[in-house]
Amino acid sequence: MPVISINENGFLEKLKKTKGLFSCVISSIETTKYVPISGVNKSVIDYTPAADMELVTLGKSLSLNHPPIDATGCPSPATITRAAVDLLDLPVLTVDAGSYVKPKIPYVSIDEKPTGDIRYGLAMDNSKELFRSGKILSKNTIYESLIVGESVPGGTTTALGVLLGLGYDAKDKISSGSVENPKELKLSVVESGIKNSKSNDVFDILNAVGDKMMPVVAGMAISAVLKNKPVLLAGGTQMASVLAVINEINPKILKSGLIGISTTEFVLNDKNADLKNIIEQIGDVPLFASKFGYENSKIDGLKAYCKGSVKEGVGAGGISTYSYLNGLNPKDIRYYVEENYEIWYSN
Ligand code: AAM
Repeated sequence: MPVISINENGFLEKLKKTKGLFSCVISSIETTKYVPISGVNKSVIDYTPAADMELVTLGKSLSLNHPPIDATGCPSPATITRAAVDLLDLPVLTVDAGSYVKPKIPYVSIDEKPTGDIRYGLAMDNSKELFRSGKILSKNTIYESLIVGESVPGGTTTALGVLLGLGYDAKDKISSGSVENPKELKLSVVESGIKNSKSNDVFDILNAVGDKMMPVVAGMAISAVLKNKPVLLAGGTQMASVLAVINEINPKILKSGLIGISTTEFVLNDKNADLKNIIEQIGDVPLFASKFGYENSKIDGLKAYCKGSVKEGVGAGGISTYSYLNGLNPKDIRYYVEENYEIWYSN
């Protein structure tokens, strides 16, 4: 299997041969308008969550002329996710938790308003409600397994904020969508926001420096486990922060054997981050990382993933783990992305 497994406890066997639902929760963060914390290209950042999910669902971005790109012009990780869901014909459920631009595809609306300015501890005032909505949505959705990702530009900064706010040693350990992870800047943003948190309670921390994707995904994952269905948090350090949120709300979920986290090899090997250590601090949960063979790609934008561009997002790592378990291999995904690259990015 082209998947690195850490602390595997039989989870993959449970995920195998299930009819998976891929869901992706999207949000924008107001802070990205004022502070360059995100690795997503500034020219497309407000459109990125919508355009990512249009690509995953339809095979083309409608809200932009081409799928999103990062600051160095490399393709969105939604290209990987599109390959996996199309090749396996998986159902996709888009959940809006406050994207600036709304996707031009059917989606579930949980919150229209974007995440606020985390510099002032004003991310949201409704994290508890968002958590409940995520729980209700997942309880009432049919699937044999749930693979849940995110598209939240600036989301590695909110991940840092929430993990620090909950007391984790995360300072130098959070990844980024950019080659140059602006660590000092991200830290100063969240440190000023945390000061305005009402307390150390998980919902107060989320309200101050989280993003709206986090309580929604936490609720969705908890409902999945309560329904006895395996759930894969599809992401890197952003999903680690969701795992920490789940652990605060219901620590038994982590011990259920029904929850895992899966990212890409690019995040796991990121020298500017330490996902493995963060997961170890949170609990006894299996961590996976999908391989892609992108070092062999003929396309520079894909090769650049190996040098720190993009790395992860839109559930790319997790949906690939699921797809490798269910018949695909890295070449299937790479060839699909390479074949479509010209069409997607010709504009
Ligand atoms: C999602 N779409 C993307 C992308 N992501 N398109 C281009 N580049 C990305 N990196 P940061 O905190 O640096 O903004 O990184 C998190 C974002 O990068 C998220 O939106 C994630 O899904 C990914």
